[in-house]
Amino acid sequence: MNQPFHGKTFGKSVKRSEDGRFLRGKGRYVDDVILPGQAYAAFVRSPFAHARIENIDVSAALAMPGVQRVVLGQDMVEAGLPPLPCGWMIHSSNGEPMKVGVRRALAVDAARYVGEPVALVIADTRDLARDAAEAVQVDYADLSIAGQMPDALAPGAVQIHDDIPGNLAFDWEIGNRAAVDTAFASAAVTVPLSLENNRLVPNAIEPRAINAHWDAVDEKLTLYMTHQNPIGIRMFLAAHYQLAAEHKLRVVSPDVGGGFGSKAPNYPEEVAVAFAAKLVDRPVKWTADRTEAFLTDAHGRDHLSDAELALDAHGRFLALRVDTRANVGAYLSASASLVPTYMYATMLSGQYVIPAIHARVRAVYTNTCPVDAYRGAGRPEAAYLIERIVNVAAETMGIDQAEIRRRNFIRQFPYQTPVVYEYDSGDYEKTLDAALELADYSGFEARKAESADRGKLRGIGVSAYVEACGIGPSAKLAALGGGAGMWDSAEVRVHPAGTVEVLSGAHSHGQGHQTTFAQLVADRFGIPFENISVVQGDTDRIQAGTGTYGSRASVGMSAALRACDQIIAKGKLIASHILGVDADRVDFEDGIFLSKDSNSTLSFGEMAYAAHMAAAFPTTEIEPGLVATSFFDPPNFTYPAGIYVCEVEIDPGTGVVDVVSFAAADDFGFVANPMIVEGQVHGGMTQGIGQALWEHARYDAESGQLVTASYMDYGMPRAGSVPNYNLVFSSTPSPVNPLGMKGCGEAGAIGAPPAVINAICNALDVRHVEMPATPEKIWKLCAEKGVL
Ligand code: SMO
Repeated sequence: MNQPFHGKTFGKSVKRSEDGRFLRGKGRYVDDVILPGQAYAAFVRSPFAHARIENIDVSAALAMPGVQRVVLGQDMVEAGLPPLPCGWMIHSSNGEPMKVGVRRALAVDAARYVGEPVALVIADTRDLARDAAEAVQVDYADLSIAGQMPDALAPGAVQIHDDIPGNLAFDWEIGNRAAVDTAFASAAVTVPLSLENNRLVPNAIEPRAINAHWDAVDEKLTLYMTHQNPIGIRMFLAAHYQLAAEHKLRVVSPDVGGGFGSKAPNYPEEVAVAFAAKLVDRPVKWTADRTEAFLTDAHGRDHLSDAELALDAHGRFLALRVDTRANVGAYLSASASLVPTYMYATMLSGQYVIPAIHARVRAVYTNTCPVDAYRGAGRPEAAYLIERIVNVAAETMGIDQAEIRRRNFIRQFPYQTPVVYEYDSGDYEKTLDAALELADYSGFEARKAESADRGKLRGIGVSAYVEACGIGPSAKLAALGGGAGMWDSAEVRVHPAGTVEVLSGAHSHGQGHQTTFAQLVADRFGIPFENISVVQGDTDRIQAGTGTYGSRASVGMSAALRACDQIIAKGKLIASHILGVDADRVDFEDGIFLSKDSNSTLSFGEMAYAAHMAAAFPTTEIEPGLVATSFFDPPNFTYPAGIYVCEVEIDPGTGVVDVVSFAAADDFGFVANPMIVEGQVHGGMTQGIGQALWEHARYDAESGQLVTASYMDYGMPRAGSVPNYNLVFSSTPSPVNPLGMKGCGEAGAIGAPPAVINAICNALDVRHVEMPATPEKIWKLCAEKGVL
């Protein structure tokens, strides 16, 4: 590809144009949408983790004045609605396709996790709907549960789905087992490590919500819903459920208050509400409360892994073997088969040359909320595993934790790992040096001594992460089992006045696209930033796209750049007529078309006006109007990478871990808006520190109740509990898109957990501590080691 496009404002910390409305409380979210005749929905949810549904009596609920209807799973079955789909086919190593437990939008025969929707009540007000939901009498026969891993895999475990013995969705492998075994046989050192990646709750500020309206006159279904991929979900709702034909189905995702992956799946509640709206001929709205969010937003992570690293006598990596059990919950959610396979095991090479890798992944059903993508989706689990085992290896061999990484870095790009991916670009050693300098790595011993004087244990932890973003090309994904195209589209409409609308298939849920897409277009056209509006999230306005996840805005932005370039090419033709010169003698710079041979010029605005006043050029040669569309399918993923250095101070008397400093050097390729990117990294790091220190979605082993289902029990990070982050960008441009961008959205959540745990292990001089490293756990360790 050519040199990446850079501009005057693109690459600068332009203030976010969306923040005016957010700061004034004027954001427009789904719950703000109130339609004429609005009705409200509430769900009846299973209080049991595993129960047979014997009878549902709706008479008391229906007798309440203002209650419109109670919808049951059976109604949906009779209407011919299929079960929920799981999007990505994985085959077990014996060739069998994955086993998908039947999941209905409303449970029919049995409920399999606490909070599973069983019935839907529609009423005139939200409170009435909730009261009526409590009046629905469901007779359950409580069954025993398979609530945890690894118990759910044990012989004789309770079977969750009748047709899935052993609770195993798939038993998949990747890499070369024989090569790994050979390497282990000749290794100087082998380092085993077993670890858990704790289950998390996504906790978007805006809970899931939908407002569904069936217009019986136009026979059109309009769904306002908070989602990361409005165009994609429309396709599902039309093609899979046939709720309406695609051209008669409109999905609008207005402002979205955080997604982190949890607003990418197709959920039962949204299907049920859309279905119900067609029955009652009134718009139906449902907004989850926080308890529903805890119980039913797809959870993240939840792996148990046994790993082993083989090294030669110089600390060079020879081979890695991994055996992971991934908890998928009671049902396979939309991308639940993809996350622990092609988004996890394929990242196990990390930033290192590891000649042989083998990973086995078993996806395990349990009586818990389904697990799906959550900020990083598989890549944090991979980075945590490899970055922990590398530190244990360093400790075992007496090599400094930065040095062992330096010895093993990939130095040649592109680099084909033994597990699918071909990394496009990077300079890991340069990034390491930048991080170590920022962290004052060499000054650590002095700081440790100073902490010790105050009775505190100080530790330092390094982590290196790499992830696969951008997601493409479509053909490669199809070869791996994915059905969907992973391109994105943009349409650029230039008005006669020279103002511009950019319609993008990417979708912002807090990332600031309204600003960054406008920066790009302003620079490309040489027109004021204020003259551009960015339109996203409405399928009646956006032709096509595949949404935002996987830090992939580079794909939508590249489409926007290409559409701009089509406009400029056409503008040159128009300008050649007006300026009276050959088209190849017209340049375009800074918003001005100019003749290479004379002083004559035409501004972008004048050209836009002329494009709509067709007298300015022969319409036999050039069509009037100024609209361009581009579909961009990247030739490869992008591979953002970074090095994080965390310092903690531990109070052995209380077990409290204080993250005292956090330095990060990230290679995101070209950075469109450093302020916005820093904000995203801060958020990701805070989520990563949250996972390392406090967050844990815990189910009671006997009852299958989520015991951390509120902010009283689930430890969220707070602004006061994280340090001021020290960031530096250490960029190498990606060659796979015309902007040189790689993506930044997930980095912090991937790199932070191992950096924190490495620092804690360093401080306490222990081999491993499981996340979350709560004060109780740390205090006990301190007591055991006698440092109290
Ligand atoms: S977990 Mo992200 O929306 O790929």
